[in-house]
Amino acid sequence: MTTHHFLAFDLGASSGRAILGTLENQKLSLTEVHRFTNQMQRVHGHDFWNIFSLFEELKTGLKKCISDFKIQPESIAVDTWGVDFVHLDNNGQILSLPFAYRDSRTNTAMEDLFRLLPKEEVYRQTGIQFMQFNSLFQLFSMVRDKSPLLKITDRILFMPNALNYLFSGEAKTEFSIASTSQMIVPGACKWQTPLLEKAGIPTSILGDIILPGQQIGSLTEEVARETGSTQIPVIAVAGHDTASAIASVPAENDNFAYISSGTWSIFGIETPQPIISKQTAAMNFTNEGGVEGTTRFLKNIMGMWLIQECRRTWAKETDYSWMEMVELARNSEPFKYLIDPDDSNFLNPGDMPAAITAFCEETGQGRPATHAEIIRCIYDSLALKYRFTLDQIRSVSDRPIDKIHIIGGGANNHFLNQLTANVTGLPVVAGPTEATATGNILMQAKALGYLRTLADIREVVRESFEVTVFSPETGGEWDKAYQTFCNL
Ligand code: LRH
Repeated sequence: MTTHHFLAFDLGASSGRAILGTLENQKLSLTEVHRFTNQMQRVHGHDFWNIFSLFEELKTGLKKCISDFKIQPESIAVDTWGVDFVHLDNNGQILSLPFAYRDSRTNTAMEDLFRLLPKEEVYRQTGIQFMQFNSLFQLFSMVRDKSPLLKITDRILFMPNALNYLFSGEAKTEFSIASTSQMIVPGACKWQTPLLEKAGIPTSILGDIILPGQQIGSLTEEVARETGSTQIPVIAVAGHDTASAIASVPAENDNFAYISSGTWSIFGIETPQPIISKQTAAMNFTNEGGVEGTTRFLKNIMGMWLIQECRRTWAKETDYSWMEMVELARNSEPFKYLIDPDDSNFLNPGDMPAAITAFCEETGQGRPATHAEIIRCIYDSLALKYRFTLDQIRSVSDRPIDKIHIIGGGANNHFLNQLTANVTGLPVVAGPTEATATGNILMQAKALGYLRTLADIREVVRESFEVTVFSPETGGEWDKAYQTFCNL
């Protein structure tokens, strides 16, 4: 019997984990060895990530794996959220903490760029949905503001690539994370150079792009000594968390849509090529890069952020658990208040319940009176937005979609899973919840030669994790609510 151990570092906007994956006879088991909180740091009105303290936490994860769990992994790999990046000077030194994507510096960056470059042209050349925080707009805001930091930047590295660099000393840019930037040629390991030049972004700071599934180096002697590890390989997996998650959808064929459910609800399908047309532009769909040459045709929906932010705001008076919030919603009247979860007022409002209440009042629905009504409004609106997004996908793709796979932490939310099945009329298959770490670990296994294809990866996922199926129920007012939602 052969046993292989890998350590995945999975960093999200609100927490990070080190997860040990053990592959034994084509079955994977996971052990969480370290968990820590992550949050944006506000300094003089701007939001940053503290990359050095994140790196410390990752090293603690590796140290614990070796000293507490007595396992020397064969390799490590990092995945994180998309779009954010660090700046290196020409000595390879990290300059400043990276800006966090919800920072306000990009508030008008899209309109500012569209004065130089038509929006349609940017979409045609990148195939990426417009979100003000895409790296393209972050960098453009620096060009616009004549940032001294940009002037002394020799190279940028996206978050997972920067952490790999701290571990290994190798500065490499990986395809899936680069694709979130809105700066590459759709589906290719190639920067969209003419577009970037027109935006005034220096293309010399970008570096070559490599595909996921390659070894990019080994732990530096310094990190190995500090963590008690040997100098194991550092692997470039799909560095974008969503790409790693989608690699581990336990699907048997292509006829599925997925929701990677966490801070964001990422709703989409996997396609062999990007889908770019006037219609996908009008719907603002994205074509991000996946593993094994796949494209992730998808849309970001605001997701659990809405719930997380309500909980944070209410924490001063009531410290709800996630389960308590679900129960409040379950016992509240359905479809009484609806929002568009993706309204830009919900991106970083500070007081989320107030922003939701304002939306309901401005759209003539009155004022939700209780926490329960606000939470119910969020879940109802998310499920309806999922149906809306499914209809949009069906309008541009012939792919039959006969089920929805929900993966990630949000797959634990049985109430929302059932609501999603009811509203969309499709069975929902929930799990695995640790999809991102699973995709990260199995791509490490592939890079080291223990698995061959994406189909092999998915087979291991099916063999290793239980899923729960939610069948659509009949008799609810789903269609009526959907009409109201579409007319919001
Ligand atoms: C989810 C995610 C998403 C990006 C956003 C910035 O964690 O990676 O796919 O769009 O963060």
